[in-house]
Formats: sequence, structure tokens, C-alpha cells
Amino acid sequence: MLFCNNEKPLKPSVSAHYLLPIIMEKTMAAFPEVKKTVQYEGPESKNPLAYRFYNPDEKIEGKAMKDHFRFSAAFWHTMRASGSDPFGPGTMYRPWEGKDTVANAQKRVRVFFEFLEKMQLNFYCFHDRDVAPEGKTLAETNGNLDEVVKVFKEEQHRTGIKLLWGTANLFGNPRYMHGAATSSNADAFAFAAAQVKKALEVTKELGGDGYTFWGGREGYQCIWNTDMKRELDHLAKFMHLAVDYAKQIGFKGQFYFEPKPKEPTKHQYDFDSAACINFLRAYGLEKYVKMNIETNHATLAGHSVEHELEYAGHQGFLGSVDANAGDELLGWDTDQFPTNVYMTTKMMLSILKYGGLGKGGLNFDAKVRRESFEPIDLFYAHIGGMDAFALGLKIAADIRKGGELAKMVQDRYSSWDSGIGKEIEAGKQDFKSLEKYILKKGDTEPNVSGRQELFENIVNRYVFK
Ligand code: XUL
Ligand code: CO
Repeated sequence: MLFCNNEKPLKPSVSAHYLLPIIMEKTMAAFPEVKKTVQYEGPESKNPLAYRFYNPDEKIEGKAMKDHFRFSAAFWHTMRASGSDPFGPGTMYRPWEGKDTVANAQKRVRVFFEFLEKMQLNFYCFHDRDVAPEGKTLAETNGNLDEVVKVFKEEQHRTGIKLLWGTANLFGNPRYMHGAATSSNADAFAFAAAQVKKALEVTKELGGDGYTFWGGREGYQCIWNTDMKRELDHLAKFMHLAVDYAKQIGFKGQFYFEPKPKEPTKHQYDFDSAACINFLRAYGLEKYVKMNIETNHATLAGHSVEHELEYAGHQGFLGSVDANAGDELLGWDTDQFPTNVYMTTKMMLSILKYGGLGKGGLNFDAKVRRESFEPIDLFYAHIGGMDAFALGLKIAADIRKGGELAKMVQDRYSSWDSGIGKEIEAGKQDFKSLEKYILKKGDTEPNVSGRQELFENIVNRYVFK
């Protein structure tokens, strides 16, 4: 993910690209190839700018697809990712980049809304520093943000598009080199607090449905120089202060904690859902904060995203999803667009099982590859992701309707539905009585086969209908 946007986007040698800024001046259209809104055309369509499965108003399990997903685009990746990597500078051709001024930041917001509208995306997410330039002082920075927020408000009003969640970038500026809430420097904590105060105000101003904490550098590199207990206490203190301030200003959005095990620090404190939920409960934050689960973060933690969703779901912490995918052969946060339908099917099964995402949604925290440098690639990428989820939702709903998998899982645990199993669950047995039971019985009865292969075959039957 890139937050340093001071590299000039390259101008590729394709002649049409040289024309783009001119076209933009004339028509204010940043995406001239996309003449009309991307529409649902059905599975047979070969139009690369159409949805084959995402049909926003189609009802699945009695709810419109658009309400199941609440799809969102991430301002940071969509508008600001330049394609730079540790080995080379940005590659992206982005006619909306250019000067790091408030005026240009405002224009960029209008371009973003053109993209959201053309894509039929109903939500977006942003960090404070993606959208407005940082000034010399906090006061100047806040002033810049206010000017840009005015345009967000106008565009929201014009289009009906909403803010899924806001957040603050507490990791890019060198002042956060040791972390923000967990920094060894109390001034960094104070600056971060001031920044989140403003980010909450702005999120409220824009009617945001949520606010996300992702612990950018809330972790450590070296145990020798780290007071872990103190850092965790400070992180909890910080979140409590945010929750208190939200109450003071009447911000009613949902708070999210986004797990990630490593990157940028070696050990991030928000490792996975289990670690985050433990942290929230240990510090009395469980009433206020849910999980924002990101696929690539789950895989970095050695889990699958469905594991993370399932864990958060049964603990009552399922909040929102940062939709993307990692690469099996690369061990870092590649933030690719999700196209794997098995994965989206599993995700949608969990999401349906726990009653949906509520105030949350599916935010594409994903970026196009640095070789995919044209603005049109942003369309192909989001279309692919939305279609993969739409197909996953349809398959998941079919699987639930068919009912075989749920029945087979139930059968597998049938020893708990009567006899000794039922009594254990009901709290009617203890170690002594269980010893007596087994001494009398001699040995266990054989259990039901796990039938993994059959489960997998049945899933394929639904996927390849
Ligand atoms: C970083 C990441 C962030 C959070 C918001 O890996 O996922 O973009 O989603 O700060
Ligand atoms: Co994320």
C-alpha cells in the first residue's frame, strides 16, 4: 500500500494517454472510455465493462444484492496508489494526480465520485491523509481536510453515495516511526489523538457508518527495546479515548479493529481475530468495537479469510470486510483484487450464517498491479471483484437452500444431540461421572466419517452447475 504520493505518474507512450488530460479539461471525464454506467448484462455477456453476476437489485435470500455487499472502493488505492515498489518508482498514469494542492485534492474527489457512480459502487472509505495534503501545522492540515470534506459532502449529496468508514493514517509520517498509540514517544500518542479526534469529526460530518483502527505500526521489531505491556495499555487507552470522544460528539458509527499480523512491524499487536477479540475483552472495549477482516491479512497470519470470518462471527464480532487477495507464492500484503470464487463462496457462507454485515460492507482494499497502469484497469479490477462476490453469494445461497452440507455437519456432531453428549453440553456431567461412564462402557463408539472428500465434491456440484 502506498501513501507517499509525491512521485510524478509516468506518461506512457500510448498516444491516447497524452490526450486524456485535454479531454478531461473539456469534458471533466477522467474515464472517457467508460461512456455509461457499468450495468448487469448476465452470465453470457462478453462486454468487459458489464457485470455478469452483480445485479444490484436482484434478491438473494430476500435481500437485494447491493444490500448484502454494500460494496465500497478505497480512496487510497483507487486514487492514490502510484504503482511504486521498493525497486522502482510509480508506473500509473493518473490524470488526476499532479500538484499536491487543496484545489487538486478537491478535483480528485470529483473524479473519484465519477468512478464510483460509473461502477454503481454505493460506498467508499478513506484515510485523512489520502484525501487532503498535510500542511506545516496540524491546524493547517485540518483546514486542508475541511476544504476537501466540503467537496465530499457535495458529491455525496449529488449522488447518494455514502461513507462506509473513515480512518486516520497513523503510520506514514516519520513521527510515527515507533508507532502511534503504542509509541515510546508520548508526543506521538498526543499527535495521533489529535488526528483521530479530527478524523472522527469529519467521519461524523460525512455521515460515515463506521470508523476503523488499523494498527499501522502498533507492534514492535525488537523485544529488547520494547515494553509490551505498557504499549498494549496505551493502545487500549487510545481506543477508549476515541470511544469517549465519539460519544461526546454523538458519532453513532460502528468502530472496527482490523487485524494484521505483520507488515510494517514484525509483530503487530492486532495479529488476528482471536488476538484482537482477546485484547478488546481484556481492556473492556468489546461493547464498542467489532472486526474489520481483510483477506490478505488473514493469509499473512497463516489463516484463511473464512477462518477469520467464522471466528469473529461466532464470537459476535463480525463487522466489516476489506476484500482483496494475497498471492500464495508471495509472503507479503499484495492487496490484489479477489477473483477466486471458492473463496468468495466460503466468505459469503460465513457472512450469511452470521446474519450479514449490518453497518459494515465489502470494501475493496485492493490495488491494480503496477503493470496495469491505465485508469481503465481500475474498472476491470472492481468489476472482477464484484462479480466474484456476486457469484459467491449466489452459490452460497444455493448451498444453504440445498441443505446437504449443513445436514452432514449436523450428522457429524450427532453424538452431542442425545445421551452422554447432550448431558455434557447441559452441564449435567463432571470428570467423576464421565470416568464412571467410560469405565462402564469400556471404549468409545466409532464416530461418523469426516467425509471431507464428499463435502468437497458437493461444493463443486454447486460451483459448476
Ligand atoms: C493496511 C490496510 C489499511 C487499512 C486501513 O494493510 O489494510 O489500508 O485497511 O488503514
Ligand atoms: Co485494510
